[in-house]
Amino acid sequence: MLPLIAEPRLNMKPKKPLKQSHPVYQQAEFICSVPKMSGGPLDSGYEIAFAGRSNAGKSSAINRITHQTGLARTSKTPGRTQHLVFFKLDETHRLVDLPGYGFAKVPGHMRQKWGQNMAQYIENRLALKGIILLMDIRHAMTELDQQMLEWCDSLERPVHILLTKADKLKYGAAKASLLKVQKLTRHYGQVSVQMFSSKNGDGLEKVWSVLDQWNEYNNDESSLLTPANKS
Ligand SMILES: Nc1nc2c(ncn2[C@@H]2O[C@H](COP(=O)(O)OP(=O)(O)OP(=O)(O)O)[C@@H](O)[C@H]2O)c(=O)[nH]1
Ligand SMILES: [Mg+2]
Repeated sequence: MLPLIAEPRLNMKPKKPLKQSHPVYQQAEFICSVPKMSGGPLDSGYEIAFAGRSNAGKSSAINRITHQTGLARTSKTPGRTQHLVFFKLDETHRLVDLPGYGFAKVPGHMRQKWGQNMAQYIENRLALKGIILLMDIRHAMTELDQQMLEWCDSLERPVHILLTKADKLKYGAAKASLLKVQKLTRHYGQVSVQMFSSKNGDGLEKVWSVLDQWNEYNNDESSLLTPANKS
């Protein structure tokens, strides 16, 4: 019998070490947590908002992207983020953690209020350059997610979908979910999709590059700390 020695996988490239942090996002600081847009920072400069169902992993993604464990509050209990939470990257750029939608345990009137406050922000915020829409890769594209996409499309808001918790699925199942969501979103002009894991950092470089683009930061490493077009 042949000895059971694993053959080296010749078609596999050695993995290049992944960057864990990005000079712009790691300097993020909490600004304020407010129930309504009107209580937040002045509506100028660049803002990127994180939206999605309760518990999809919005706050965890912000922490991973900024390489800070406790910047945004996370919780196993859905409905943790109930306000619009603003984080500053520099004088003109911010990230925003939005309350999750679709959390059944929140009383109807509160859900309506969060929804209204979030809707008002997404509809009217001039500084909003794009929405990172998070979906648990195991339950991607629920009815509410589809409504959210339709609505962002009607407002011509660019959306980048993060299929989160990719670490919870085997690669084949995760890839199948990615393909399904890509197919379902193909007809939208400004929607892109990727897998992501806040737990192990998979997909970080891709999401940074989308954020850099929306923030109009130069891709040149040496100028990562300065916005490319200060207008
Ligand atoms: N394994 C794994 N768990 C994750 C990941 N992202 C988030 N979680 C877990 O999912 C739960 C919810 O994460 P949050 O980041 O608080 O989710 P959220 O979307 O901000 O939730 P709300 O604020 O309630 O809307 C927490 O227990 C996280 O630890 C991930 O990529 N992998
Ligand atoms: Mg949250």
